[in-house]
Amino acid sequence: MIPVIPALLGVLLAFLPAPQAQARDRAVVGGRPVDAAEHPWVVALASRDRFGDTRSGQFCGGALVGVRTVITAAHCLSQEVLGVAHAEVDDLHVISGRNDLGEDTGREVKVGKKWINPGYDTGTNAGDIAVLTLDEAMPGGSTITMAGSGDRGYTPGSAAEVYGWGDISGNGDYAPQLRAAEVDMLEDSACARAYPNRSEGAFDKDSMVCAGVAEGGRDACQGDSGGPLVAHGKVVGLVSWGAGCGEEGRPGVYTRVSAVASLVREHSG
Ligand code: 4AZ
Repeated sequence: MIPVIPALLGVLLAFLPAPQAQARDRAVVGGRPVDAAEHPWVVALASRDRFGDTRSGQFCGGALVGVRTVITAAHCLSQEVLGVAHAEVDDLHVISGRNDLGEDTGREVKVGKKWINPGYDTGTNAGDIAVLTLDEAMPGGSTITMAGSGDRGYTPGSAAEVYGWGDISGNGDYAPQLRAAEVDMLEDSACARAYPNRSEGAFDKDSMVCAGVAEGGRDACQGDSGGPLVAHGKVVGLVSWGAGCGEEGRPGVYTRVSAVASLVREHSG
């Protein structure tokens, strides 16, 4: 047995990465399938060139906030996600109302203009918003309203739903069907406490909103990014970041839609 000075051991342990709990059995972990046709404002971002045909090329989510306007996460259009610069992806599509990504149901429309927030900070993840303008209009009545800063959906304790075709386990099991998980809108302090150091991304209450469940098990996950968090009938957040999926004490962090709504209006159409 090598004698180790306890204080030194403590210092050494502090520099080890925190143990990552494995999320199991939990697009969205801990969710349920929902009818995409009844939620036409939940859209998939897709590129078959980049991601292949099997899941319609889906790689992120988005929200239809105007018949030709989709909001999503800026990081969805990063070179890290796409493998190439977004300008080189010329088959970017938005898909609405497709229940199974293996089918060709619903509406699929090509993206024309892209606006990626130049203020997006890849270090802290602040300002994670992009606006896509579609070549053709989606049907009227298929949009969702962006929440304003005073909306009651932002009240901590409000029930919310997060939607996506992403990972359902945290282990890379991608959902063929649209799913939704019920989460709670949380106090800013819950995310400030969960993510105290900037190595993981820094929680900023002005540009981000925190949602999850205290016991874990219900959350957004990889592939859900850019997709909507909905409370009281309005989109309050977009899936942005978090540590793992559905882990206790590790809530999801979302782009605060009310904080970017005027930027979105400025850059749509
Ligand atoms: C991701 O990798 C990701 N649990 C998105 C959301 C969350 C974690 C990871 C939140 O796109």
